[in-house]
Amino acid sequence: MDGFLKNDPISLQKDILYHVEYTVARSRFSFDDFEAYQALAHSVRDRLIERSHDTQLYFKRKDPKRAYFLSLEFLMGRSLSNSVINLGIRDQYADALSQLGFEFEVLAEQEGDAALGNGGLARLSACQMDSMATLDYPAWGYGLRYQYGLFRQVILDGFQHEQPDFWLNFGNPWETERVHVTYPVKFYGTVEEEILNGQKCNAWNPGEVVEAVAYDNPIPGYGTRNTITLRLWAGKPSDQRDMEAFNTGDYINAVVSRQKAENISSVLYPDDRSYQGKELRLKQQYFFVSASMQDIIRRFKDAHSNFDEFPEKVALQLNDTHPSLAIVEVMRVLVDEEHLDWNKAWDIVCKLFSFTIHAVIAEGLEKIPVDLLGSLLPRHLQIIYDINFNFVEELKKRIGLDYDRLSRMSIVEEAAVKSIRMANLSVVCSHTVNGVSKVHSELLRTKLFKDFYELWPEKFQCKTNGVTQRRWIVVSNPSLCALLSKWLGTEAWIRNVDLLTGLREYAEDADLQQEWMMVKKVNKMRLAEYIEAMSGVKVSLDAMFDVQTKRIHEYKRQLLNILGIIHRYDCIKNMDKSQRSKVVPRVCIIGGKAAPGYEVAKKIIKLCNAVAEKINNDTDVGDLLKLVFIPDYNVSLAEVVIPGADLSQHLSTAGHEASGTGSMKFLMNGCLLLATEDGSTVEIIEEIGGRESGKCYLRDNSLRICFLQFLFGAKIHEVPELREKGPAHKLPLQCARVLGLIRDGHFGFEDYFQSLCDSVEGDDFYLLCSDFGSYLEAQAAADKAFADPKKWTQMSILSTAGSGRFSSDRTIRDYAEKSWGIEPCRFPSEFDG
Ligand code: CBF
Repeated sequence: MDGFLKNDPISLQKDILYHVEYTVARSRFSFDDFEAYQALAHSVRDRLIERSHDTQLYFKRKDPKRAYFLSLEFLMGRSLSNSVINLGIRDQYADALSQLGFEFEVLAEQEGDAALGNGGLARLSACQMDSMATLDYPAWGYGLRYQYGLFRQVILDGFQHEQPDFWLNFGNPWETERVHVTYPVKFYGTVEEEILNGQKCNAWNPGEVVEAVAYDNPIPGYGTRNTITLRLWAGKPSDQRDMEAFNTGDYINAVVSRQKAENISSVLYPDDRSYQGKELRLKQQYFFVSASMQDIIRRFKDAHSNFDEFPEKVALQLNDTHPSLAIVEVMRVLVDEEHLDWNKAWDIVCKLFSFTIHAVIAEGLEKIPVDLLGSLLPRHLQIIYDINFNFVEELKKRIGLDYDRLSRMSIVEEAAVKSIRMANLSVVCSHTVNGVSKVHSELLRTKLFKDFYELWPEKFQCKTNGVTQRRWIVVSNPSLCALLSKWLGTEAWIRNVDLLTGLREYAEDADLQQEWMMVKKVNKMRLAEYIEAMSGVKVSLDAMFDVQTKRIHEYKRQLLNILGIIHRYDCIKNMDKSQRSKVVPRVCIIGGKAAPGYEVAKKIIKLCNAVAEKINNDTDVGDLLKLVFIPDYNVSLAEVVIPGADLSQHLSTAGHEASGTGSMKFLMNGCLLLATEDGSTVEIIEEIGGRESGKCYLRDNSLRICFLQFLFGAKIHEVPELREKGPAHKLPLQCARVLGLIRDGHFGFEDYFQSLCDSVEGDDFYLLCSDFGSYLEAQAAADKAFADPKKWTQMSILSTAGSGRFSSDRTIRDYAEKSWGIEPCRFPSEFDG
């Protein structure tokens, strides 16, 4: 049965007006855009709820093995457009609204972003949820419902300032609070041995109990009725514990401590690389893990009574080490609460977990000081020690008394601050350990987890990341979407993205090229309008739109980009009129947030803005060069920026980016990449630069211009030697000149920028100096290619045509088949004819 709600424009209009009147509580004869958006969102939500009920009932009836995706971060962005597109009723809504005097696009702009995550890892989770739903997998997402998402970045006088993002201010029409789905989560206290039925067991008497309340967010699949759930937990005071305080008359303290409970889920940590040793962070991790495990076990127990069947019905995915306490929590529940024998519980636990790590270097791995863990979760620390003891004993049998290796592999680090190595815990207890690109997976095997790989080679897998074409083409680039469907003769590519390769045969077709250029122009106009409205800078649509948008990090080398822009500016300034007439005009766009405590990254933002100020006001340069910093880069801005880009830059020092997913979004939108051979770029080259799409030719060792990308810089294996040699010998003249301009105050703030210049001329850890020459050559090659619009357009078409491999549909199928052991479970519906 297809549900009660009808989707013809008249029914939709009635629903919207109903929600205006009764949900938003405004008169149906008088409401503004925001109120119309709220009513619209509620009417879409009704349809999502209906489908989500159908899906859950169907799953319950079929009782398939389910996958649970545990992640502390989900960067969902906006929901409206994505939902109506996946439900297949966008046009019907647009019609209904226009008859009410509203425009769908205008209302869509009213929605704020759900920014419950930092960057790549968090947006990946969102893309993967979309793929799990679309591919009909019986899956759930679990995370935290932060009240404050990622901070808002405000640029004042060129400097980054952070403002809280209280995204729930105007309510969140997409979620449903499940007042009946709540679980107590325990903290602190003591552990006592008890005898129960003649057996010794451990009882944890907590010092604090916080209630976790579920908020469900529906995730609709495309071309299916399946709608899965992202369940986010919020902290609420627990009545159990507070009764005593109220009874003893300590009313004020009781209320204050109730408030503390809500703090657990109040704020997202805004650093995308390190979270060491913070009590609140640990509390957040355990809070979300404990609530999720209680929920998952409750669902299992509804239909099963024997825990031997648990691994046949449950697959648990750890998105990085952040949810790794789930391992210990399941052990605790099985042993202490379900009273399973330790070995039996351990056997079950080892069949449950698949672990994906996103870090590249050992210093980035999460460690929790034993003191902190022992005080917050005393029973968990005991369990970790027991797991480690058994593991090390087994290890000794396998490798003998190699103490160096034993201590490297131990879950407990015996250093100045004794700590638990969460990555080691996850590797020991998971059946699968995944890297996020080929290069990264190799790095895991040969460096980060070498010792473990030698012990358990079969555990290690590569699951190259992907992004969803639904969000990154269909939602964000409707003109390209229409063009693709027209030339491929079908919309089927939206679910089966491999069909995009069909474009290859038309890449030289003059008509397609013409239409392709028009689509790019439309998107460039949209971006140009945004830039002008935001910064007052007018940009020429004939210029190459060159974009680098991502978190600001030294290893991502936005500084290299800025040095390159200064070099370009300096060259233009020194040209005569006839030379200037040959310059390919550029609009350089940089955007991204720096972690609030990351001073160097903040300096890079200031330098970018200082250089922009100078260049954009230089009438000598005019339209030949513009530089724009986009403040507060987020998912909805990415939806405007990415389709409008001609070229995108991915400049990480080789060996530092685990994968990178921005490049995949640009690729889908027909952008050419200027990149180092790092992370997933290597696979992009394999797919686009080589094989049938075109020839890959190498000009020399430092500059590698593949057919569709402009590659440069040291390769991964060259990096250690270059670092060893040191910077002194390799400071190219051009680089020295650019640094000199900054040091001499051409862009103001010379004292403030000295340390940035020192870092390049000093130890140059990120190899800006040594890569500078080849970077400029790659830039020159991009200019040359852009000067030939036909060639460029052909390259652009081939980029989109080859982007199918980088869809999260492929990644999720890989996970389902090779790690989770789950199968699609599709609700039979109107989509099946
Ligand atoms: O795997 C998703 C992304 O994760 C990171 O953002 C992360 O570890 N937080 C990596 O830095 C990216 O390379 C990766 O694409």
